Amino acid sequence: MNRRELLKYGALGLASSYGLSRLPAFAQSPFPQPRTLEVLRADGVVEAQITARQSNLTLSGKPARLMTYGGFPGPTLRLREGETVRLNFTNNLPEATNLHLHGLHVPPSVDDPLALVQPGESRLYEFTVPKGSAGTYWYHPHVHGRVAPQLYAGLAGLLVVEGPLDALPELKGAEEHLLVLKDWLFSGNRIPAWTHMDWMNGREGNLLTVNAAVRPTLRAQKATLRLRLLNASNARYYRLALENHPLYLIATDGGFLEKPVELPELLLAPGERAEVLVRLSRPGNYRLQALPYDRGAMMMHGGMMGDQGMGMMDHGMMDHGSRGGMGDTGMMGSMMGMGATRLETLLTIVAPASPKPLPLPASLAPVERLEPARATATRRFELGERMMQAEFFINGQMFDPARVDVRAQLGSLEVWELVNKTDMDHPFHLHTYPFQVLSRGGKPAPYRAWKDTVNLRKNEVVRIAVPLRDFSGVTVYHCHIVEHEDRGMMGILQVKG
Ligand SMILES: [Cu+2]
Repeated sequence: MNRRELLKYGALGLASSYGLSRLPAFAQSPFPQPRTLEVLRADGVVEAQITARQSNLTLSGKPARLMTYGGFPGPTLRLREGETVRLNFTNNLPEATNLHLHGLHVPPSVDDPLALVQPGESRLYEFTVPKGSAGTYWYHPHVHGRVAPQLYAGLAGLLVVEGPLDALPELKGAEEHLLVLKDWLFSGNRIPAWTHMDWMNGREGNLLTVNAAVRPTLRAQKATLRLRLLNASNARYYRLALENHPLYLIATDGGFLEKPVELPELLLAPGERAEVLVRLSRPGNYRLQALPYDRGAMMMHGGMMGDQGMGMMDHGMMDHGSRGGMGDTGMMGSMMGMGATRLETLLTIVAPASPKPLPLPASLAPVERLEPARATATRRFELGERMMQAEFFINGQMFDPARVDVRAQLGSLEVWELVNKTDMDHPFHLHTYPFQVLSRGGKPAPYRAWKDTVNLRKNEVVRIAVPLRDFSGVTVYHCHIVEHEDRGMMGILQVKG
């Protein structure tokens, strides 16, 4: 949504204020589509410009001082398989940042997680969009120590890769929508400073938005919808379910599955994407909901996003609590507890008058079968924490940009065993090299899929197969609760040819 649209919805009173979340006024807010980035396209070469800047927007009817790529969500970069991209990025923020092309299989020298773009400077990201990569990706900052404040402030946008499979009649005939899921917390028009609790848990917010709109209404023109979903939140998990309808999963982080998978609900951890088909067979209004989910975070009693919780935030009690630290058990004991998020409505879908959904595609794209028996290395990555200090570890160490944690051979297949030794969920994200989940808790994965982010529940063990293909260089893996990434849960992978 651009600034003018935000102002328009705000002026019409269609979006509600976050302090008055029980008012029904925003039920009528129309569903906003993120705008598409204008590009120059000629002879298979795409030129585009993305600029990060401070932005005064209106969010949910209130002024909000954010950092964005020109509105929130940032403009969608739409690319096609095989294209050469010359993406110029300019930093007009007062602090260093950079651009991470989350999920794209491009050289780490281009998508360099350690590069900095200083204020006023630009950097050219030149790469080829891999064949077979059609899917839903995103871009966001990746400056160690500042990812949480920068992402939370609105620096995120979608990157959609189109491919030949999108021409399938069952996909082409569907009505496509992009859904960027993000929560926010404000103090006045500002995003407040991070508390110790925020660094421990990852910050959530009481204001839940889809494309920056609160509980918008999507009036479907067609009976089959293709939803491209992104969890752009720092720490909030979305356990998604649509009333009276299953979701047909057609793509995960790295593109298409072999065939649609029917799901009653879909868990989207921070950083993950999914594409689902929705088949509306009866007229009516159906709510897309985030069901309660307990990720092991410490929450305010009564729910972190409740009005009471917000009141405490406004009056600085959260700050007081954090200054007291966890040693101040009286204060913490009265305010904190473990618990799930509560059920939230994200969006209402209005079905057309006499809907006739398309058949499901019988098959999508072949997903290569990786042979773990051929792996040349098996590695173990143990996620750990010193919770009270808000310090996070992989294999007992906090991130050090000067240390190479894993040295691997270009062209090899590896099996990584991810072990979560903490009491909290952590979404594990690997740059550059898409992987497949082999098993979870000893059980084989229910279907083959390319992923770049996989959630680990507490005490869970997930095995993934990682083909280290095409590009040598230095890249990273980390927790995508970005506070944990900023506070140490990241390591360096060096792949040598
Ligand atoms: Cu984490």
